[in-house]
Amino acid sequence: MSPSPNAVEIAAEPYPFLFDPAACALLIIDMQRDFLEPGGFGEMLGNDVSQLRRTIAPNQRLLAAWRAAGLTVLHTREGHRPDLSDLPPCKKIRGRAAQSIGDRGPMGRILVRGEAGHDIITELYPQPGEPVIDKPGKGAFWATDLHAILQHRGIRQLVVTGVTTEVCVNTTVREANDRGYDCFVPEDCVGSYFPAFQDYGLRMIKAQGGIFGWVGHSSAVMAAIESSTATP
Ligand code: TIU
Repeated sequence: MSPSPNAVEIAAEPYPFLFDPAACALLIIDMQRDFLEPGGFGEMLGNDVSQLRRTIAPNQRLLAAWRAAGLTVLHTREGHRPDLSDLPPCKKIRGRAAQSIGDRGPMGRILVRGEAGHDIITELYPQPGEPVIDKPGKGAFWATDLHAILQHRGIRQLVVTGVTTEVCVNTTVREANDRGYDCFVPEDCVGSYFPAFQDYGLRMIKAQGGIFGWVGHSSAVMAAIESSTATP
């Protein structure tokens, strides 16, 4: 498919990304209280939530620019039905933690839909009209209607942000790649509890000529939005 006349080149690795705003959605992965807030499930497992919290401000700025331009925004949440009927038994017992998914945690039942900890942080709370994809897995395409929603809107590109870089962001980018989407990942808007995984999670996306997509910075995306929506 030929790029639209409104497409703009964005600095990226391994080479510039041809950003087509009308065909590009912002997909914010799992910015949920249980992963990001002190006292949540992530911290309870011994993780350093500050590694994820540094992504909040850049995501706020990117989301504000996206909304101001009237472009498509979607949010995802990882979690399960209250009866846990969609929770694979292996996911329930993996990790041998004292408390696991479905148990009562610091912010309600852990990763259960409708519980406080499962919801999106207030700083990035979805606005009416922005689809929220509830996903039972790490990838946002598996067992969800994400692909159908994107197809109906003519979306062919994704800017993927959120947490964590090597788990839900990487899984989603790989799923998107196999379904024919081009993915751009702004490195300042994705986070991992582990600095080494942040580094390698991004390297794995852009290696081998961009085998899964492009990696860059949110400032380049915001500049491109401004230039493509500026009235001459
Ligand atoms: N959203 C997401 O990445 N879920 C995880 O479980 N991530 C971890 O890094 N554990």
